[in-house]
Amino acid sequence: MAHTFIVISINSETLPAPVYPLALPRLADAVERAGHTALQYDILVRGRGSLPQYLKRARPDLVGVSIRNIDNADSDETCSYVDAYREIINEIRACVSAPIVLGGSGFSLFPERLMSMFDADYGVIGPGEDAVCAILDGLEGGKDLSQIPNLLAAQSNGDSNSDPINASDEIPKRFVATARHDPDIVDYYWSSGGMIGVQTKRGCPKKCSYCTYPLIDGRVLQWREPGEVVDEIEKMITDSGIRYFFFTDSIFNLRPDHETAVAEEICRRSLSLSWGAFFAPCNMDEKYLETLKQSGLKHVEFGTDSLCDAMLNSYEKDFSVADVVGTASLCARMGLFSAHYLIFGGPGETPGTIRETMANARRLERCVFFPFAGVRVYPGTMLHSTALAEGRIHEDDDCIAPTFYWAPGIDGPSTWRLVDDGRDGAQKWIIPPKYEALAPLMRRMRQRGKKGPLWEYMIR
Ligand code: B12
Ligand code: SF4
Repeated sequence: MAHTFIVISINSETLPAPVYPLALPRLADAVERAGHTALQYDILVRGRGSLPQYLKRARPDLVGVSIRNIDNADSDETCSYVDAYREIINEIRACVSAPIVLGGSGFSLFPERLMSMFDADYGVIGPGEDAVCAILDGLEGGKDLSQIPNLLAAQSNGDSNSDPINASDEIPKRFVATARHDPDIVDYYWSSGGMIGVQTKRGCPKKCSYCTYPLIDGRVLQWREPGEVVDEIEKMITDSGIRYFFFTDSIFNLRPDHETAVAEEICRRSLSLSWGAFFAPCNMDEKYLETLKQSGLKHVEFGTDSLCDAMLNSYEKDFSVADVVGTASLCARMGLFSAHYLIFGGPGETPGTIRETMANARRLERCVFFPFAGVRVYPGTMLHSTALAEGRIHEDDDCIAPTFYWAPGIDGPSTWRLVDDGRDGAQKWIIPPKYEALAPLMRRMRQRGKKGPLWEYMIR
């Protein structure tokens, strides 16, 4: 029997930019393909106030709530969204009797805790397409959902059965992901955020100590057929005039043959677009970057973390400062805009290691820096085990309230003092408290039709 599913994005964060909720079209398409009806609601686009009426009119059989962010991961201007989410979910429950299923990257980091906090019927860890279809198919009752991977059900005390998300012994494989984009939602993010996300791969096999991405997308790299990725891009260009994309992969440069094939397919179809992605600052040569550039690569966001080898080792990164300097100079020579995300305060950080990072930062050209002070601690990461072993957090602490690791003697003010002292006036350092201050300027630039990440304009 066909059912109606509504998936709601409850993310109201607009900094550093409003981010297109890519989960919505993905879940909607999977559900429609399975013979059900899917509706997408985004509270940033349609407003929170209209949601009750919308739900009453639509009379869904299942309501999905997409929880992308838990907090802003910023120790300076810490903002947790959990209380606001609870209110919205209570409002949803007050207007419909349909079961509620939770999912999303934020949810996947704290699944059991959020299931109970929000009193949800179901929760899905990781990609949700198959699980949502299984719940819909099982709504008549009598279907055994206990074999659905990574599905939590309230009745089963929050235990999920298997855990393929974290399996590391699987072989990398292809996955199929189609999307049914809602033109109103796409238009909103295209005009307010200047980019639309597309996923080409998911999962990351690397083991950086603080990182949650393998917990969300899996440790096994999975990829989409290049033609399928480019079909999605081409359709968005034709249907909505989108010209700037962000590849949302955990890191883009993990499988050069695949990345090159996506770029070549864009070129083969003569599509005119710009794009950016997260990259690791290593293992790239001129030929590879030239192919990507021809397909529209314009901006490169590096998960650099530190410019001190001791700290890169501490975070278990698989590159060195020399790799970063070489890659950054290659990008500068090739006319690509780069941003480096840095984190200060992890295990082993001292004033000396911060000074070393600042000194090495002067060696990088044509780039901006996004520094963060304090390392957000998430359950399931190696950093979490370190913080527990060092007695910085307690076993009972679920870490859902923003929790940061600080090396002894390092805190926010001391970090920012060292950053201030060490930075080169010619370089652009965008520290998180600046986001708010830059917001009006960014809005004006968007109104004037500027696309892409606006930091590009700071290094022109
Ligand atoms: C790309 C990315 C960005 C880019 C986005 C660019 C763009 N234009 O799209 C940028 C750099 C701008 C960004 C910014 C931020 N980000 Co970010 N980002 C990501 C990243 C790497 C991928 C997100 C994504 O699009 N995935 C692809 C889509 C298809 O997957 P998905 O949304 O997870 O959906 C799937 C499943 O989750 C599930 N699902 C989703 N919803 C639902 C709903 C139901 C009902 C079900 C059943 C299943 C389900 O099924 C979906 C389809 O398979 C994630 C990490 C990760 N690997 O997930 C962090 C992540 C989401 N970001 C995070 C954060 C914190 C932020 C910022 C707050 C950082 C900051 N201070 O600036 C901002 C917030 C921006 C905003 N306005 O919301 C955190 C959130 C955790 C937390 N602490 O709350 C994450 C998880 C990274 C981390 N630190 O762990 N981000
Ligand atoms: S920081 Fe990047 S490379 Fe390291 S595990 Fe996370 S996604 Fe993978």
